[in-house]
Amino acid sequence: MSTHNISFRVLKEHTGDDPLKREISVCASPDELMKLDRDGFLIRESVIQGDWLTSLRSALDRLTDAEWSKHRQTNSDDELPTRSWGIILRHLLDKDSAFHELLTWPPALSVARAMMGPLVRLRGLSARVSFAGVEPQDTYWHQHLRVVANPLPPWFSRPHAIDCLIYLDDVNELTGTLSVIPGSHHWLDREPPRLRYQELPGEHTFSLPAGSMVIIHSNLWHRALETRSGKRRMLILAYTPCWLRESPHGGPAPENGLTRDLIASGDPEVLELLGVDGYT
Ligand SMILES: O=C(O)CCC(=O)C(=O)O
Ligand SMILES: [Fe+2]
Repeated sequence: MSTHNISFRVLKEHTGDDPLKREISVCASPDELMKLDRDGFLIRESVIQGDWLTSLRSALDRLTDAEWSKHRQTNSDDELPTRSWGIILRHLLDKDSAFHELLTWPPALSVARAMMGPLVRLRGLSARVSFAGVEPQDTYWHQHLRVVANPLPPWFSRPHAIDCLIYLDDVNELTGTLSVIPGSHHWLDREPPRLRYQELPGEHTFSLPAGSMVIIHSNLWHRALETRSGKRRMLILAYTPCWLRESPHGGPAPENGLTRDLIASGDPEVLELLGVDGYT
């Protein structure tokens, strides 16, 4: 992976404060960042391997086991879904310290800072696990920042965030490929057709080895195809500029979650990334 440095200065000297300077060592080339801006995605094959991959898988399996019955809670068989996304798990940093290393993992964070400025925060760390042998599990076409107004007002703030889709299993025809429409994150006058699961014009479909990451702009139109065999585990590590909010999905973070320990460490970078500090 090629790297380069970007030197940011945040313009706040007029307040009398020390200038805020940040050197970012970016885990991408300038050309790759240009493509990410243009196409809305950047693929990193096999960036997580070996023991780390094994430990992330085990942590996600533990969490899936712990939350499965609640996720499937029904009063009668009639209520079982006939089609679903699988299980979505939220607030991963609060639930297992095996995920903590991802918070400052340079291949993801440095690209987020290069694209959105040095002051970013975590929007969320969640997971999607889909299985074969139950109801069909796939996703319809969607985008993540559903806040665009039509017509666009003159001072509309175009939403930006980065989602790092991290695949812990092979992604292929059997487990479910990923499809995106390159450039669709730039479209501010339309949204994906409602509950559409079929192909769309301009769609690109990817197979990837386990341990790969696809960095997307959160408003890139995308979908995951059906898991027809085995189990497909993926993490979503999301960052936004620090003045935006955490993801609203999954409700408030669990009380006494493990991010309390991260905050107690007092590390200024961690406080900034968790939205406790860094924005004045
Ligand atoms: O499973 C995937 O490949 C993508 C899942 C997804 O788009 C989501 O959970 O928002
Ligand atoms: Fe998604």
